[in-house]
Amino acid sequence: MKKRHGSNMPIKTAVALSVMLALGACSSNDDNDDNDADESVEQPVEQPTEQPGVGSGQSVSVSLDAAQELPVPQGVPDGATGSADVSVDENGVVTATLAVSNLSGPAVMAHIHRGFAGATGPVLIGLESADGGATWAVPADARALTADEVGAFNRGELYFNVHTDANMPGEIRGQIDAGNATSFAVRLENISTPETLNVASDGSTQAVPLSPGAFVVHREVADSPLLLPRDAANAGLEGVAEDGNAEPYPTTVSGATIFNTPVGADAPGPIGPGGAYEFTIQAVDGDKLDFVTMFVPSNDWFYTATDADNSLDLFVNGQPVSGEVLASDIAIWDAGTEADEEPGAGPNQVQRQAGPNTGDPDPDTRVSSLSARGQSVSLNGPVLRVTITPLP
Ligand SMILES: [Ca+2]
Ligand SMILES: [Ca+2]
Ligand SMILES: [Ca+2]
Repeated sequence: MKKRHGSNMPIKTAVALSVMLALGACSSNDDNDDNDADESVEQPVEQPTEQPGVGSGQSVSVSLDAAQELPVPQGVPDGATGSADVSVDENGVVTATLAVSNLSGPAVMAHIHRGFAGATGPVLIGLESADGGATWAVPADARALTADEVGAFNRGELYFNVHTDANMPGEIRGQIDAGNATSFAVRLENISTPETLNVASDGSTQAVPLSPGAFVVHREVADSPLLLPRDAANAGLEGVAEDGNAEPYPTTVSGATIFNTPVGADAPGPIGPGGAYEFTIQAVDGDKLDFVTMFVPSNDWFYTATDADNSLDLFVNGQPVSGEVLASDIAIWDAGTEADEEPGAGPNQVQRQAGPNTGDPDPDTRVSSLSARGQSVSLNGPVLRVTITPLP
């Protein structure tokens, strides 16, 4: 549906950045395909699977207002408000009541969506009204939430959204936050330099820009939803890995949320050396985080978490993690959607290609790490630093 901030222009800015990169200085070679940063904090261990709040039928009170709504609604009367109570049972069955008042006109639709505060996301459950829009409830035939969606409920990732004719995207909104979750600030920082990437064909070096991307908080045990299916990349991953375009992700992968605006910028774009993306998430014990961001001087490479489930644990032994993520937990992967050319020099790479989604098909369509493909890239140092900080 809608997205987190602004919209589609990662490519143009990546192209602009390439002009700057062409000035990159020379230096010598040293093969590694990994971030050899030091550091870090907690090591992932086994995760518990029980979910706080699930099955307790805990009822959550929710206040709806225009201030939470995205995009900003127009012509909303002062005092437009809503209140709701919602609970989820052990089978994922949702019970909810919602009352609204002082809107610009009758409420014409109301839904429960998935998305963190400050982001928008898809409808999970449509509500029904028996009194012309003043009150709403979950219909008797509504589907139950999946286990993954119950996880989203527990971490505060669901919200009510009420639509009017004047504000079809939504006039008032209310985040469903049971207060069970820990908030974390996540920072993805570009620590490459103009000497980081070796381009062997002409002996030059370049920085490694990183692109807008997507993240997901989940509690799957097997794999990151961002990378599924693993035998042929989903459209969101293809967009990020080839063109730095995360726009397709939210409609491709449930819970995928875009990050695209660099810290200190007012529009979406890639990050070069010193640049960073930041976003805030909420999580409960057992939740994990994954992200993807393009290794820009490539045809279809991206950074992602690279342990057994391609996710970063957010809790260890019940405690929130804090600090820099181990470099060994992050790696460069190949989306398997475009044949690889020399990093930093290929004519079908985003900084030089004629248009998005341009290049030969990849002979190996697996979504897999460079090392699993027997590939590597010549880097003189680390590119990406990820820091996870619990918020008070
Ligand atoms: Ca490839
Ligand atoms: Ca493609
Ligand atoms: Ca391409």
